[in-house]
Amino acid sequence: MPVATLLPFTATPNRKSASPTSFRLTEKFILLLVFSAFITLCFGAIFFLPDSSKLLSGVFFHSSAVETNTRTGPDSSDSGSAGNDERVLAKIRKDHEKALIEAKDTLQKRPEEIKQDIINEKEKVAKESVGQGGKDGNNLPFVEYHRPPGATGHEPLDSETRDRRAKVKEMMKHAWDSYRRYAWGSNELRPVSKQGHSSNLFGSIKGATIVDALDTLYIMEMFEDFDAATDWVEKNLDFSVNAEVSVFEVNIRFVGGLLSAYYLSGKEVFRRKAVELGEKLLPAFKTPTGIPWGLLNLKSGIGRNWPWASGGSSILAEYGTLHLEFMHLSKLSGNPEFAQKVMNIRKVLNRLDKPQGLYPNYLNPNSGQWGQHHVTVGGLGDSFYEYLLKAWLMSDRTDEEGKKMYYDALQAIETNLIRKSSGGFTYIAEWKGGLLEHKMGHLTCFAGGMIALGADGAPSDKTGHQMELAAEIARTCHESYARTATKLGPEGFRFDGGVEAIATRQNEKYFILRPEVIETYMYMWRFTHDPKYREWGWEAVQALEQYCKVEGGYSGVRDVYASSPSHDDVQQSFYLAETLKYLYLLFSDDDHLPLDHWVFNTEAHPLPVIKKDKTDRPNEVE
Ligand code: DMJ
Repeated sequence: MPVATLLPFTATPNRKSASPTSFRLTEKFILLLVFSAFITLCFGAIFFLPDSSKLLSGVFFHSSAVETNTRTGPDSSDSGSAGNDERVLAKIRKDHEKALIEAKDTLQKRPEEIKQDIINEKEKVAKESVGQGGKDGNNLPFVEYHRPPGATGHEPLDSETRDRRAKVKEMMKHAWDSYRRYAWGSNELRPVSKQGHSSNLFGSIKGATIVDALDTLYIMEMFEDFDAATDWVEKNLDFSVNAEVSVFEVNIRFVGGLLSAYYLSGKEVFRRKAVELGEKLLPAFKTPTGIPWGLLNLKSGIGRNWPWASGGSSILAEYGTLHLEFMHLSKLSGNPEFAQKVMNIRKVLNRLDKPQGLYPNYLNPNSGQWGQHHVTVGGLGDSFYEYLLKAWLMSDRTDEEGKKMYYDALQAIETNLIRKSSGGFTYIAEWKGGLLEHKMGHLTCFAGGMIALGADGAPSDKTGHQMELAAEIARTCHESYARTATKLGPEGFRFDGGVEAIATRQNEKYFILRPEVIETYMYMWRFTHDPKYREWGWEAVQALEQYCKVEGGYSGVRDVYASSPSHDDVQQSFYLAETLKYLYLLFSDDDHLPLDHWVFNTEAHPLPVIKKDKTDRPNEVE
């Protein structure tokens, strides 16, 4: 500011105006003193008072630093503001350039890469939400649902297959409607006496048929029935029971059924219930070795083994048939305990010596030693082998341990148990301490399908051989049906005493609507497309209609060799879960539950392959 403009304010008000030269020396001196004090005060104010412009802008305009710096107008012409604005403009320019480069990069990416980026981003968000305690009401982490391909199918092109498939659906409708009418909420139906039936395998858990049938209803597109079943599960399925259950049966039917229903429909209630039940089964593993008990009280968590099992042993087909479900339980719950428990079972088995490379059916959970040396690929052993192979397939072929255990076991079975009858039928015998019993169970007939399923993963020089073996077993099992009066197969059949593929004992002549032979037809059809498998399946449909169908559903028969067999009055839940499902798939195209995306648990509940490259998320990669 010019100094002269200050002078009037420093002049004495009552004095007449006079020239500065007329001031006396003292007056001049005082004037100079006042003037220099004023100058000093002004400098002090500039250096020591707070920045008033900032204070004012803060109080009156609430402007941010950036707004202040980027505003245009007269004040911005001072040099400090100009410097700030320059920096801000430079930053904006840089941000824009960065965004342009990113956009260019994105446009240059292939669609799959963009989709993968989206998947990764979503996963990050999902993980963050878990990290922040993003749990649902039941303490389950958020899991994004992706329906695997082929959950439902379409009509086959040729009319005969279409009609046969429709016939199977009609059978399902009769079985389901009858259960609904006469036994709703019970575990199973007594179709002759038209009432509910409860097996002690499930303690006092109810609704086995409902849970076992859920996925069959879904894949047959019986959605109204599926919804009624879902509603029942939501409102009535209760695991807080003070009762002893079979860990194996509850796992394969209830946990497996709920998991499949979840993966097919995406309904959270099924995931919740599956995990809840899985947690209730965990105390079964409280043994010195971690080999689980066969029986468990769901309330007390106290376990024990079947009293008839050799020396208090656990059963191979029971403790060895938890793997698929438990791996999925860990995936869906975020709790690694399920997977750890089943991986430990393998550890125990791999430490043990195996007679001739075979796995005996009995293992003591306390000592970790084999019980009686009894080896079967049928009852007591069967699904253990199935789960080794399927664990490898379900892991998208990454579970090398499961793979090795399966192919090694199959080799030992071939060497020690598989024989050919004098009439040319290949069968799988039973092994008791080194001696063979030339008998094959209906249950053993699943092995045709299993061996076919594993054939392409075998060392290349063995693939063809294994397919032939599978086909031979399918033929033998078909023969056990063909040689009866009803064209239904017996529970067990022999290759000794001059007979082939025929039951010789009264207690082996029954048929309880079991699926294993049809299961093998279904796999053989998928891998060979040989029409004879569909024909054999159709023979079974006709026999079921003729001998098992009653007004109140479908019943097992007591003697398959009798031309008018009596009924056992039980419609097994696995008839709806397995037998009818495999028949339906036999008459469906291969893209309905395709085998490279799904594996069936031992109760025919489809579980998705856990894809290593995350393409198990078809919604995102299609
Ligand atoms: C089913 O519950 C399962 O397939 C199990 O593995 C043994 N067999 C019955 C049906 O026969």
